[in-house]
Amino acid sequence: QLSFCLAQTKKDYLQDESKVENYTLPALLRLNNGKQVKTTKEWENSRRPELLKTFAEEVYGKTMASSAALPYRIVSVNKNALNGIATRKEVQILLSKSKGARQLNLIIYTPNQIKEPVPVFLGLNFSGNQEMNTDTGITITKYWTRFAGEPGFSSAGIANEKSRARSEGRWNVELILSSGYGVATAYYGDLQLDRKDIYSLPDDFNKWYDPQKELKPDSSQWGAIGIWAWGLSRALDYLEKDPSVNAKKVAVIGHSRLGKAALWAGAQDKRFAMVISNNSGEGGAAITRRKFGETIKRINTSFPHWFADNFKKYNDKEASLPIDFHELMALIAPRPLYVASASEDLWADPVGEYTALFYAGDIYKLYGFETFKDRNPPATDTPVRAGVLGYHKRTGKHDITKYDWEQYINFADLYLK
Ligand code: GTR
Repeated sequence: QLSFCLAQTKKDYLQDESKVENYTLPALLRLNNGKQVKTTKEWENSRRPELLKTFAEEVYGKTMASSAALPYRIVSVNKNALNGIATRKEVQILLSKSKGARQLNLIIYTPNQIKEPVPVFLGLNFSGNQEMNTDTGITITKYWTRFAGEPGFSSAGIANEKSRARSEGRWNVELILSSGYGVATAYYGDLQLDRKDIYSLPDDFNKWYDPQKELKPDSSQWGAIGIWAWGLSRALDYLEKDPSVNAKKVAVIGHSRLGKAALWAGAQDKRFAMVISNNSGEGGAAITRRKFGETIKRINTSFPHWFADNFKKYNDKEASLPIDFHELMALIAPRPLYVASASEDLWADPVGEYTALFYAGDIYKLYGFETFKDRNPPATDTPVRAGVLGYHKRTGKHDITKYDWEQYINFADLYLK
């Protein structure tokens, strides 16, 4: 019985390198009409828009909301936060004009020791802004979270005082500030709750954003990742208005599902100066044709609300998907891009993540940058860099740790300072 279970699990999880079959990636630098892309101009004018459209229609869904900057309100400013090392601001961005519209509650810390506008790391968080540290000035999110019954959350998933600083190790706010950066975050659930039944709830973005013409579900309508990515751009709109921030130097960052959102945000919005994917895996940094770890079918089954419905056409049919995820990362070129994996995070497929970055290199080459020479990922805990691409595989589990942040800061020091 037990051996049967283990065998099932292994098969299910596709974690045997020797069983990975060969695959052929769609050609990054070939237009849908077969013509080869030879210049960055052809890339910018033809191939890039073509890929963006395919990712929107077949993977994440089309962006359904306006990209105009939104009204915001500064809720509080504390110039003496974290024992005086930082200024903390809470800002509410009103996500639409309709009654009952939600706000994106953004928190920004900037280092007091620096007088000019600072570069900033911007990323969404999983459990509310209060997760980042013990600062009691941070408003606790009032929305549902996935952490029902865990310390700091009611049985209905509502956060309380005890949830403060629960993800302190994932943010490392003081390290970021002392390195000369600001950090900004918002709860991803302000935008769209991360639950399968979201479309039956009044909380659904598509219902409250514009009730007059409730965004009709269609097979290429965006899923939650698209909404989160849109929210990152709206946060950047605000950062452009904040005099303590250098909005031309904003790195968008995310872990796991939020790493998928960071990549999609960075792909669509060229204002992000740098993109960082931490363990984003399937539907993010990993090559999906490499059948290892999570698959399209698995992700669409567990999280049917993340992608466009069209993405479900590719369950067990990866080879028929017109794109693969090296092409998502290529959309970020020529901007600096960092991908990180973790040695025990086989579900996210570290080899697949590196491979996608490796092949995204073809467009960086066209822009004149150096790219990785080695097709195989580097040894664990050995960060590597080529041109404006960076990668590491950290020892340990699916997570974002101080070690990861240290590498991101070292990398950002090269381009954002
Ligand atoms: C997993 C999911 C992954 C990844 C992860 C996370 O359950 O299968 O794709 O997104 O969650 O967000 O932590």
